[in-house]
Amino acid sequence: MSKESKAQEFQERIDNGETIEPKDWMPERYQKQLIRMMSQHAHSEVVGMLPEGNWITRAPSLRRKMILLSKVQDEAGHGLYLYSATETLGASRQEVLDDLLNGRAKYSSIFNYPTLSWADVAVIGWLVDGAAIINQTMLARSSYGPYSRAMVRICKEESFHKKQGYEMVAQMADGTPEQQEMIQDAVDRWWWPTLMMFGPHDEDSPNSAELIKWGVKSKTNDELRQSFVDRHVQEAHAVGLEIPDPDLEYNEETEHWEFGEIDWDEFWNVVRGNGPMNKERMKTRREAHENGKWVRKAAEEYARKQRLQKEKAS
Ligand code: FAQ
Repeated sequence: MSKESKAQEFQERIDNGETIEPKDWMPERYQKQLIRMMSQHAHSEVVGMLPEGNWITRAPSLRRKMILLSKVQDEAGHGLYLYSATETLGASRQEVLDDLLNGRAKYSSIFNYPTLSWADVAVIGWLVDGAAIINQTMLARSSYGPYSRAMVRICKEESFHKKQGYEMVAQMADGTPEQQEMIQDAVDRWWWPTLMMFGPHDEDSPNSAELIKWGVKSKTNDELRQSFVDRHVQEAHAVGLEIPDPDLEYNEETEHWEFGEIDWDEFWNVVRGNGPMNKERMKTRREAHENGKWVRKAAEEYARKQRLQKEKAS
């Protein structure tokens, strides 16, 4: 069968809603796009442990500490499922990790902002996990089997993350004047960076059209961002919090909240490595990788010994 016929058959499978599995034929470009997106996603989960991890030792109660520990561990797990899913496309873990550590790979812009107070932990759970769920519920229906299956489980865990975040946000918004001020300040600092998580406007998004054609994404960056705004503005107002956007206005006709323009210079600056915490985040990841060398070495040695024993026994 010619490459063109294979590509046509592949597109028909996608259009019929079939799932593509690792051993199936796929266009090279589909494979490359998935490796790019899934490895960036895995890196985001792992780097995403750092802003909240920063507060584990300073959690205000044992209950909050247990929840936060569990949440941060979940993010590590998400990174591992996603690295494994990326391996099914032929990209080795070593390769994709090297790309991250050498600064060649991207990860989500949101994790390059500092967590200045405990209220940031609440707001990350509510807004950042809230944004992740909206994006990832769509990806749970993506055409690539290992990615969509990983997303189903990840979304369940992210739902718990969002609930614990919103519960804390609501408590602080109903708390002392100092707590109310802290939580509003955190919302003011995280709102716009969270809107940036969805990526550039559709007309400036070079990858969207191809990803939609191949059923990896089924909604555009702007469509997902609008769903996020519609849901989270209501949730903010329900607990008496303000959204830091003077242009925010409900449109009765479209039944959507209209919002102001994102500062795209800030977004691209962060993506290019010049955000407030980019250097710090990469330094921490490189140190963690270096400090974990002996663990990887021990695991390799253990696997080698197991192999030898099996060979002897057979
Ligand atoms: N940050 O053409 P598009 C989480 C890049 S996980 C940095 O629109 P696409 C869980 C983009 O890569 C959060 N770079 O790209 C958690 C591309 O560059 P490239 C991560 C960004 O792929 C919660 C260029 O701009 N989620 O939060 C960003 O169609 C709490 C042009 O963009 C995922 O990764 C950005 N925000 O759409 C963990 C989900 N946006 O590669 C801890 C999977 C865009 O061509 C605590 N990924 N860029 O050089 C996706 O859904 C998509 O890849 C998008 C971007 C929506 C991120």
